[in-house]
Amino acid sequence: SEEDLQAHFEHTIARDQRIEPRDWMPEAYRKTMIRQIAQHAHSEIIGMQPEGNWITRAPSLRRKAILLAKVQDEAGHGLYLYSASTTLGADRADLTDKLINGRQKYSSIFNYPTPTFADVGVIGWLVDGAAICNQVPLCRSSYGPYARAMIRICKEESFHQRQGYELLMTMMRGTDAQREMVQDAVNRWWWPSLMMFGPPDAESPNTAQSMAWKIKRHTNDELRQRFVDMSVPQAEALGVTFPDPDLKWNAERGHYDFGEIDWSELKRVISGDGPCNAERIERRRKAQEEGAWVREAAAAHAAKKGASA
Ligand code: FAQ
Repeated sequence: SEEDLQAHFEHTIARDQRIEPRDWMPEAYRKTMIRQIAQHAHSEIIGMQPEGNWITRAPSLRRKAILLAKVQDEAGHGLYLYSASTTLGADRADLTDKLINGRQKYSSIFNYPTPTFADVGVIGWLVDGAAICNQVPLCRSSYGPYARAMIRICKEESFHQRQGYELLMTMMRGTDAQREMVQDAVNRWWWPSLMMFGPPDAESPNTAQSMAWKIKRHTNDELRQRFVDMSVPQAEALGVTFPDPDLKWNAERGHYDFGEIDWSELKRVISGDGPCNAERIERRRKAQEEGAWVREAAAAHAAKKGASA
């Protein structure tokens, strides 16, 4: 009966075991999982654009090869995550459609511009750093295919973060102009990176239920604090500062205090009005349209092979 199925589901969650695609799950759980996985996949795909902007102008062959590999990894993560969403009954073409038509979200962070090459380094350090902070606990998420995808994705994200930090260390050993470029990029990305963790707990409609289902293992504010705590010593080692006069160690709490985040900015960017929202979606729409013939040819080929088998 429905009650037995519900009890079995609750029991699986309570014992920290995984929900698998063929298991019964509440419709709201399925819906939440599709929402989070789709948003995550969209973020990976849209996230290729800000850095992809620098592939043709990377300052050396080595930097170009690294950047190409990183952006390709992001495409891989996106496809991997779209596949995970199909195990819940979602349809990839439909999800892409919803992204392009603004009916599904992607991370706010990818709506900021990348005017200098230091942005590539800072995205690796701070944006991938925040992504790792958020995603390592998701390796223990209750939905099996998502949790397993996160293990592999986090390994690659760690490499991405290291490349960003190494790039910035190299620039910091360079000229004054290069050091200024790094500091300027840090100034622009710090606050948006903190916003990646989502609204504050008191204004996060999904956290309580997602924590109860063990989809999320920590709240938005917990992970944001963890990210601040790990980033401050890294900034010191690098020789840059964060643009926050209220950032200071609080011995009583055993954490860094930090200033008030401009939540109106996050709301604006999420609702489509960030610096690059229109450009990002337009580019994705164009790629989708220009790739239509490839999808049609692949489908025709598959149908032909299926017919002759
Ligand atoms: N941007 O109730 P909550 C990457 C939405 S890393 C846009 O707190 P939830 C790697 C939220 O969806 C980035 N929207 O929601 C990379 C919800 O809207 P909805 C991707 C945001 O789900 C690096 C509403 O606000 N990572 O791609 C944001 O419990 C470099 C209320 O929020 C993931 O997706 C935001 N920042 O917690 C790639 C990680 N924050 O759906 C390329 C997995 C919140 O109700 C280059 N996701 N919203 O209409 C998660 O951990 C969670 O979904 C959170 C949000 C923490 C993002």
